[in-house]
Amino acid sequence: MERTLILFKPDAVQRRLSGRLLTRLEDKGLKIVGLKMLRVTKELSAKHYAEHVTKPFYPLLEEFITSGPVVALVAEGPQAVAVVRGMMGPTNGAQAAPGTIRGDFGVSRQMNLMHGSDSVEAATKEIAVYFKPEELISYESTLAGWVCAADEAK
Ligand code: IDP
Ligand code: MG
Repeated sequence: MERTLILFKPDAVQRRLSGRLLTRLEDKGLKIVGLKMLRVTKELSAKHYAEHVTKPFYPLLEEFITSGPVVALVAEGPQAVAVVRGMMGPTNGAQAAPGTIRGDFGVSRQMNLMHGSDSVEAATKEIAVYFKPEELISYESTLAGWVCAADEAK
């Protein structure tokens, strides 16, 4: 079953939206298998955003992502990576459609509330950056049989 790395960014935590964002993930049928609050350090930011460190906006991104606590989650489900990207909407909240998280809760290109891995490969790397293997919890969900058919649960 596919897994993806999600962050509720400092703006989401400060705006006390963590509960509502988590509810949206749970309502969708995603299974939460890892969850913690942490402060992103400059080193962690550079690891996570390795593809962006040389970009002009990186200093602002680093300042933002290290500015307060984040909530890190690992969500599991069929096509979890694409499902979460779709739920988030495009990067800039001002352009994100209503109904998406960024479209419903924000107007900013930088303060866009949530991170979600953009590919299965990125998800694998990012999950390892944020979570130790023993911090990921495998468990049977009693609702699993009502969330998708058996042949989709892989
Ligand atoms: P994504 O989060 O939608 O995948 P990326 O292009 O990977 O967007 O950028 C990573 C993060 O960097 C964004 O979510 C946003 O917080 C920030 N960011 C992206 N582009 C800009 C920019 O032009 N100025 C400031 N911050 C930006
Ligand atoms: Mg990205």
